[in-house]
Amino acid sequence: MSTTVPLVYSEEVREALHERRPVVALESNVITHGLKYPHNAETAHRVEAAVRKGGSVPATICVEDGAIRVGMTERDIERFASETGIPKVSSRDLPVVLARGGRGATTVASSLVAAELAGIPFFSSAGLGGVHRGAETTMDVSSDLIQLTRSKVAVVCAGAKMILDLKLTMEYLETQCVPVISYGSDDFPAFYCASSGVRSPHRIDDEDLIARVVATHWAAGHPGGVVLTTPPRAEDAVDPAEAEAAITDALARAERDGVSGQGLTKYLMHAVDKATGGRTAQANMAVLISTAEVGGRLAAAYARHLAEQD
Ligand code: PSU
Ligand code: MN
Repeated sequence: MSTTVPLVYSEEVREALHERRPVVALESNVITHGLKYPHNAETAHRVEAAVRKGGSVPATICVEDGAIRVGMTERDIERFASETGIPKVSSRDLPVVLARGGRGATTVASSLVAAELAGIPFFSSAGLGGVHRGAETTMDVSSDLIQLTRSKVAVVCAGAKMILDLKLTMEYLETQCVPVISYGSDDFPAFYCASSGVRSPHRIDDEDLIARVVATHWAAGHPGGVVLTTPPRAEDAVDPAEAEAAITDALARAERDGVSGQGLTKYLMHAVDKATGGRTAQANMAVLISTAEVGGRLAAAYARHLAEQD
């Protein structure tokens, strides 16, 4: 018998997919590693509510008992939010955790793998991983970017995390033929700041046109995803100078403490949160929620587009 990846769907997600209603996949690493308890649990629920407000069904992804869970229950989310020691599972860790019968929290990259397997063409998170500052010597480039070239999933986000080198991140996406479409802004957003200072290659404010772009990308035979950005709302955004100062400080600390590799993103995000007195963590939560609502709307537009084709 051939090997298959076990997928366990929540009833709501299974029904929605069966009826071809729009679904938005969500990561769980932001619950275990991005935010602190109880804010992580509360935010995860508010993110799901925002996807619904946008007109889609949320499917938060994780790995448990060696299976990919597609649609975590309220109790699953509470456990992942409050327990310590749940590992971060990126794409390359996924086969190990699955085959061992283990559990873990999925990053953007591994959530894209799961979403494609589950037949969910849309995913939402606040900030993509990307090319880290100093990557020319460390070679630290998030698997999120590589997975985007391999999974046919549209990723709705507020750009990439500001702790990264956003110029290089954009270069990488261009080199790898990943379309970047900005909804509601001319510039590629920087997670909790409205602009990264890098202009987006395309701005489209018409949701139905975005749906057609996504469908056309796949109709053209492209094996990868599409990045759809939406900026933070003005009232949630952090002052870029304040954020940049905190990031510079966090990068110096990381170097002094010898932090690199898998734990770097979490270390930097938390150091920046501390330096801004929790201002960036607050913005992170708000952006996760506002992005999810846009994700819900865009996934719904895509489902309408597919229905029109039938
Ligand atoms: N820490 C956060 N927020 C996040 C992440 C970490 O405060 O969102 C995550 C996301 O899950 C993203 C991952 O997919 O970090 C990227 O990690 P890396 O740069 O190691 O590839
Ligand atoms: Mn890395």
